[in-house]
Amino acid sequence: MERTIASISTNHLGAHAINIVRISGPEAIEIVSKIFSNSSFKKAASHTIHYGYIKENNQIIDEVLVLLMRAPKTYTKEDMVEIDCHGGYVVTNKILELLLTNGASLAEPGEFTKKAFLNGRINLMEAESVSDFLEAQTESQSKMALNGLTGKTTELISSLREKMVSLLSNIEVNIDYPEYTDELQITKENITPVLTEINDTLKKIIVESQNGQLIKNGIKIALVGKTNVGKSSLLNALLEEEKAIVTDRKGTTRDVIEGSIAYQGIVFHFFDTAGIRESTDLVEQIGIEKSKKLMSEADITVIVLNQSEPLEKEDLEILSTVKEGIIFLNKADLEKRIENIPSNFPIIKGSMKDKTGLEELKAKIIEIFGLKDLAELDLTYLSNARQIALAKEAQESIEHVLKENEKNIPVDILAIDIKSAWENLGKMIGEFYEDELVENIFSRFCLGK
Ligand SMILES: Nc1nc2c(ncn2[C@@H]2O[C@H](COP(=O)(O)OP(=O)(O)OP(=O)(O)O)[C@@H](O)[C@H]2O)c(=O)[nH]1
Ligand SMILES: [Mg+2]
Repeated sequence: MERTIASISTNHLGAHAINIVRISGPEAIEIVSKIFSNSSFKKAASHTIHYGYIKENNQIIDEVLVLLMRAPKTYTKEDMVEIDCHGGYVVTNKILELLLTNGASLAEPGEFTKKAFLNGRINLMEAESVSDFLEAQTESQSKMALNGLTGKTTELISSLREKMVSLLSNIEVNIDYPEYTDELQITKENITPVLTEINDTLKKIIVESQNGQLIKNGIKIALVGKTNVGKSSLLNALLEEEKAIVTDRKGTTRDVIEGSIAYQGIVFHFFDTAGIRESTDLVEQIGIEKSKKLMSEADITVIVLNQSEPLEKEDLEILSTVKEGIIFLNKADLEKRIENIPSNFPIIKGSMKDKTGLEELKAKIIEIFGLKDLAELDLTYLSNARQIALAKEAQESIEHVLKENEKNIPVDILAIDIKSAWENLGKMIGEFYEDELVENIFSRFCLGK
């Protein structure tokens, strides 16, 4: 028999006007009716709201509204009840406790959504989007998750799978029933356009998904440079907060200091680092190692130079190590003494004294990652690494088939790789799944969802 599960669905730490306790499963209505004063509740029609008291041994615990939703038109496709009670830790927990003592089991994180998935209400991709949606911090993150949630991404993947299936079944018929001559004969010539189209669509999805990852996870930006050029001043100005210590002494920053802002729907994570120079100080040396490591891990590096001084050995060393960067010429309020910067990176000029160059720097980052006019973008992206990896595998199989096809390999051999691509796309939306994968995905959810 299915478990009947209960949980508090609102974040109940601290006082709120209303909290919601929800329960789902075959016993849901029976269990609630044991602790609810309203006698018409148990027999009432689906999707109705009922007023009354939650009681324990005739003692009133809270005055509540109870939402009754009968299977199958519910989130989990099971009988579900939601109790709107008054906020506050004690009352909400007491109601949950009463549900548990009357026969419900405490829900695990994500168990409601897991039931929705296992009962066929949503597919795996939609389920993953639920957790992305709940965690979204910017409008574009939530828009992206919503596309996954409403099945837009699934539709696209499903349409690719349909094309593959019709190709595969056609190949199968050709082999098994060679006498069916009115059936389309799959040949090298007619396989190519279909697979090329699938390949191109997959490639496009993969590239756009990498942008999607930036929308979801934010852009990691390292601020690096020689000592005293104004990295910490730049961090503080970008964050509009005095987060890092700024002094006129060289080697002020020792550890990595992090701060985030949202800009045009994208989260920027800035990392201020120790200024790079030859140092005999052990703590500073460790800081400098960290700066170098960050440069390699960041999505982009902002090389800060002091434009009021000629270039020095350290500046040149940094310029030659960075692979993807922007140069920020700081201290523009002072007379210019820098010249001949050996780099093709875009250059932004500014002053932390006058707070200039900040908008230009942020806009440049957006431009470099192709995230301009985000509001107009379609955002039909794959929202996580698992989905992207499967899409890549599928795309590689299709590309392989296209190459083999050129070499006149028989279509029935090609069918093996087409089938593997079709299966991988199936795994993306949960048409094929393994229990372990399901456990892993749902364990990342919050309670009550
Ligand atoms: N005139 C002028 N001074 C600046 C500007 N930006 C920073 N400074 C000064 O330069 C000095 C060093 O600034 P920081 O921000 O600490 O430099 P840093 O690169 O973080 O230095 P380290 O942490 O030692 O590597 C401080 O005295 C700042 O006030 C600027 O745009 N113009
Ligand atoms: Mg500093």
